[in-house]
Amino acid sequence: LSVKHNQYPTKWYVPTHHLVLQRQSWLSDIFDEKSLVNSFHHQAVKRLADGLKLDATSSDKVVEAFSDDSRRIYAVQWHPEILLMDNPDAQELFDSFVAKIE
Ligand SMILES: [Mn+2]
Repeated sequence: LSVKHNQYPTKWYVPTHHLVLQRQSWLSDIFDEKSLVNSFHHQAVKRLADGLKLDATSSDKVVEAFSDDSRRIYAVQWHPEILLMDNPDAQELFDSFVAKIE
């Protein structure tokens, strides 16, 4: 089943697709199978570079999050900065990110 990754005309602050967590990661304490994120990207990661680990996809297998603890790289494909007003997950994500990199 395909997922709409460009959610236009839905407002950007409305989460529209689920995350599928792929391993125990910095996202595991924040998100679960019920979690929704917003999505407006027309490109995505095809193949992760060496050392990067897959943390989450959407249900259609598009890469939505990856990380490398050894280099302190933490990346997500959605836009938590736009979800902050309504979605406590988004603030938790930023708090976790800051804790990881400081
Ligand atoms: Mn997406």
